[in-house]
Amino acid sequence: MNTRLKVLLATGTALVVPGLVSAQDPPPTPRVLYACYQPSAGVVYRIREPGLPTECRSPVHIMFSWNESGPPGSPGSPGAAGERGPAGLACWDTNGNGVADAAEDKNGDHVWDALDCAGAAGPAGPPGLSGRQVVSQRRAAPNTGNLDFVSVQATCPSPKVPIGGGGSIMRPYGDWPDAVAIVYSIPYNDGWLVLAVETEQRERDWEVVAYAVCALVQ
Ligand SMILES: [Ca+2]
Ligand SMILES: [Ca+2]
Ligand SMILES: [Ca+2]
Repeated sequence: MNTRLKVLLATGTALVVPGLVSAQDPPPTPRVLYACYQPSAGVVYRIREPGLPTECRSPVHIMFSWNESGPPGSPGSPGAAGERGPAGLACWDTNGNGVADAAEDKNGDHVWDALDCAGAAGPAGPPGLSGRQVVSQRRAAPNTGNLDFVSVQATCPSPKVPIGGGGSIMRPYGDWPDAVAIVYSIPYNDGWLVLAVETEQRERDWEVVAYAVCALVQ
């Protein structure tokens, strides 16, 4: 250890470690330290500290000073890029172990992908229709000298029920019937009911056909 360093240590100079100062703290006011150099002995000694002289012990000693901390250094260069992080977890990896476990192949296709990430089954939807079919039934009106009428019902095969229906008035050979009207065409029990009447007296053959649109309602 050289003589100059011995003197500095003997006077209790504190060592300042710049790295321990927070970047957010305001820069401290640098303290000025004073010392004297004795050329004949190659010795340096501190002054202007508590318990020490305020001036050099001899006019031939050379006083000098320095700041406790130097000016800020220039910014360092950017650091190297960090290492690539581990891969994220797949949505099917429900236990998060990074392994394609058999239980995580929800659809059983031996492929672990987004298709295995479906949530739980939702609630059942509203009842739907199936087995739609149209059934019909015809009935001839009596041919009398009165205002004749006739009703007929098309019945759905069980367990189907009517979801719609209608009726028509027919004459043999396809003629248009006149003076005959449908009074009602309505759902009735498990089918569709149609009633037609002569609005004026006629003596001719005519008939009514009822149609029921049937379906299974679940
Ligand atoms: Ca897993
Ligand atoms: Ca799968
Ligand atoms: Ca008649």
